[in-house]
Amino acid sequence: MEKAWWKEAVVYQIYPRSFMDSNGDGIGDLQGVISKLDYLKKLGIDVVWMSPCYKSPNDDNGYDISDYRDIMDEFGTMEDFRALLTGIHERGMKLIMDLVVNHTSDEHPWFIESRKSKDNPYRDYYIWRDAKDGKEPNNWTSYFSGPAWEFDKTTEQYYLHLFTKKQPDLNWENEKVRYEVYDMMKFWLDMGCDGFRMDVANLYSKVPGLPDGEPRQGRIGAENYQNGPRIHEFFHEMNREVLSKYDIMTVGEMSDVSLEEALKYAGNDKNELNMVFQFEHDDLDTLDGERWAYREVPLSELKRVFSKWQTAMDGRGWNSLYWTNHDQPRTVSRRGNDKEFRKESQKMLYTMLMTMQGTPYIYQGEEIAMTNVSFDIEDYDDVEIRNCWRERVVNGNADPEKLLDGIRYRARDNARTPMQWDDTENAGFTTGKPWLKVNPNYREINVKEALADADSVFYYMQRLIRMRKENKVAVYGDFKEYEPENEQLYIYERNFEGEKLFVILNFSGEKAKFHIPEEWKDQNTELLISNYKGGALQDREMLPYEAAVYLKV
Ligand code: ISL
Ligand code: CA
Repeated sequence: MEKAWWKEAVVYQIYPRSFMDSNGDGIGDLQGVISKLDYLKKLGIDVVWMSPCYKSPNDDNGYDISDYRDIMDEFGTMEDFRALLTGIHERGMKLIMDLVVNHTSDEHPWFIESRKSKDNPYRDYYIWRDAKDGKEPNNWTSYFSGPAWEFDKTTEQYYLHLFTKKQPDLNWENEKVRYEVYDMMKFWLDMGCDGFRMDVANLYSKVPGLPDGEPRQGRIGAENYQNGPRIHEFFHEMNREVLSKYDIMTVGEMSDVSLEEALKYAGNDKNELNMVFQFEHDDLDTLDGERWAYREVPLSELKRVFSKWQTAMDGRGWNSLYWTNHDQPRTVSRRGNDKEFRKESQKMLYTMLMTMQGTPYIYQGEEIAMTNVSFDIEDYDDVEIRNCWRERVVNGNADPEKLLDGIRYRARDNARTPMQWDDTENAGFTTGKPWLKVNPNYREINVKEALADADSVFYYMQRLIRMRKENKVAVYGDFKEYEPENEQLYIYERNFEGEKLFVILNFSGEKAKFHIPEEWKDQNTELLISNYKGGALQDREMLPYEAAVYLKV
């Protein structure tokens, strides 16, 4: 197994809009992040991933970029950014940027030019087509409701937008576009940034001719742009032109990526990316492909997904490990118990993440086990929700109660409520009016409380990170599972260069009987970490959400 710093790193994702507001306008900003760098260092993380902080009209909170080489007005200036980068480096940490290049904002100068005329030099930077039978050029739908095409009066053609109509898709078939992107990447890397998280990285290449698609998971057209025909060629080119020239880390965000496909993007010696974010475990709780319908997932199903990726990637590629991000609900609400076992279950869940092979990602607020919110519909800000509500309830006949229930379960805004720093008004996030409501539970759940409690999730997370650093088997070890059909316990061992770890995780709120496997019966072991008092490795009853990690000595 080849070692690498990005394999051993623990990443912390910041959603800048919701992290810390330094000037009272209710919006998080770069000076806010700078003021919390010592806090991140204390947690023990190695890499900060910043969700987009580039200039943007914020139709999709920065995932619609109007200038790739400048900072969003609300977040600060380029000078602030340089100070942030320096502050991170001074503390021995690294910074990776969000690279959003499947699309730009419609306010990007390229698009402003592109829409002016059919013979504009930038016309071919985007994907323009004539109407078909007086309608959209094909039947593809957008991720955020409605058709994936918008008619533009000036030239009487449609442009493609897989996301909102303010996020026109770039035309990756055009070599000029690709080299503009590569130049821009070098701009940030030459400044000292340490890599990229690449937004919807498997959508750049569209099937030529843009044929009609089949309905799949609530959308139409995906088979014509997910892992498209030229995608690996594009990543090879990007790797050759940019990535291979720097000592950086890269992770491609890829919804609907199979294991086989992931191995092409992130396989050893494939010369594309270091790793991908796959969504298989995230998709398990959707019902019949309907995003807002959900179901209970039996533990055996969840384990099957994780175990499959652990086993198949071993020695062939590298995994990313995450429970949530700015697009997913809060971990403890979705997979643990956000009431009586909030702390115990969150600790258990992150014990899993920190004892698997791959690079773990912690999303802001997870270290204090922040929870989902239950807003009224008008309090949601996300364009995904606003569009969907308009389409289905205002202009359609969907049952509002039912849709709201689904939204409360899965809304991206669950993860985007302001970071809860203390128990003062607005959780210490801002002195003004926060852009999105603070979760009302901030008086109990906040950083100040966590730092004052030796038994907090924060300090447990800190210990987990340290444990991972001190035991390379946690990073590089291979994976062997016991009792895959057990619906309460996840039990596995890891092996690396003579070191052995044994992990028991109780995913249930009830006690669970653990039977020690034959192979481990007469071994000397030491308890490395547990969210309870723990006990020797032997047949015993595991407590609700108990986690225990043993090292063979
Ligand atoms: O949220 C999702 C599923 O949980 C996805 O549909 C998500 O929209 C998709 O994974 C793409 O996400 C990324 O690109 C979007 C942006 O809105 C998301 O915030 C970003 O992470 C468009 O840039
Ligand atoms: Ca601010």
